[in-house]
Amino acid sequence: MDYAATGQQALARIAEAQDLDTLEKLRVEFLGKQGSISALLKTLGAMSPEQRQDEGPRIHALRESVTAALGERKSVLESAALDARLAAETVDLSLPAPEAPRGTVHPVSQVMDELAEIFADLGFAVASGPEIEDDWHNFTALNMPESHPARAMHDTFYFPDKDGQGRSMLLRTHTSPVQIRTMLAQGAPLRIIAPGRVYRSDSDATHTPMFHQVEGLVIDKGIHLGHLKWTLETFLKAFFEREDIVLRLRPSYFPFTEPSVEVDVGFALVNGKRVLGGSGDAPGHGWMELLGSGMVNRKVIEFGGLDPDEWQGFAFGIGVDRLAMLKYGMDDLRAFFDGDQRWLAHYGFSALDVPTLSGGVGTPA
Ligand code: 2NL
Repeated sequence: MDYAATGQQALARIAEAQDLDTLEKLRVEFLGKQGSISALLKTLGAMSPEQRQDEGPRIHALRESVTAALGERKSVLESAALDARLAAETVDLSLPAPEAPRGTVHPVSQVMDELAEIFADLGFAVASGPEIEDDWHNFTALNMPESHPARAMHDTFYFPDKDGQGRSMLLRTHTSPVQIRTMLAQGAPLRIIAPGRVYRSDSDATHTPMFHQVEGLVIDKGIHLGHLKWTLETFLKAFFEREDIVLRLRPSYFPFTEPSVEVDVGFALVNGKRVLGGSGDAPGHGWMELLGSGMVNRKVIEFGGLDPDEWQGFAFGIGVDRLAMLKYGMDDLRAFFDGDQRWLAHYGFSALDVPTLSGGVGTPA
């Protein structure tokens, strides 16, 4: 049989195929299970050995030339298809990019950054320490011995087991243990703030079991209450961005300070809202309790490894969540820790607007 005509016809049709679909149909038509060339191959089985020796090589040559032609045409059509796609799918670089979702800074983080910035300017370093403490660093070193009633006042979360030295383990109830650790590690003189999470077993509209505190500690020679008052006044003026912040110091009691002073700030009632500024004694004004402080108790200086006849100091403690509420007008403490995206979208701060003294520690109006 003459296979040349069959071959030429097949090669011509392959050369004419304009797309990959058509080419695939041709492959099935010639080489598929029911294909015409496959059928020719099957006829070999029924031939005599002599005929098979004559026809076999020619049928196989036919199949090989068709297979090769299909392969070549396929790569031509594939690169043509790619060229067409590249020409069609151009990217318009002038189109605006879709806006990427942007996170916000939590008000508590924002306020802690503001505090660090203001106190850094006054020469304070930021100190940190463990949230899981032992009762020596959290209580004993702060002049709150085993039986001290203030230990009970702190509503402490205790762990069931003691540490290797037989000390009870607990979640720190204030950041004071950080300051004890820093005194022991660095000695004096010292100017630090210790911001961070603290824990007390207390939960209602104005108390959450976890809240944030910043404590400050200055240890140096000849430190007195005047340094304390100036430092707090300077800090509060910078934080609330008002020059007319007026402080009132009242006698108080903390086991770790002697004397101890409660610090009130004057406010005015504006449309029924408290706005800090001015003397609390002026008509229509009042005093708001803002923080506790005092001169560091001699015993605490000793527990910090220093000689209280040589070194004196002052210390203070403030609730960070409360500061954030006062500055940014948020009225429900519990919303701080709900993780509600809508609240964060409303009160959150831009990650790009980092507080600086030159640029302002507040946020743009
Ligand atoms: C408050 C009162 C206060 C301190 C914290 C302190 C720390 C050391 C030594 C002495 Cl290491 N004192 N901290 C002092 C006075 C008051 O916090 O009502 N905070 C919310």
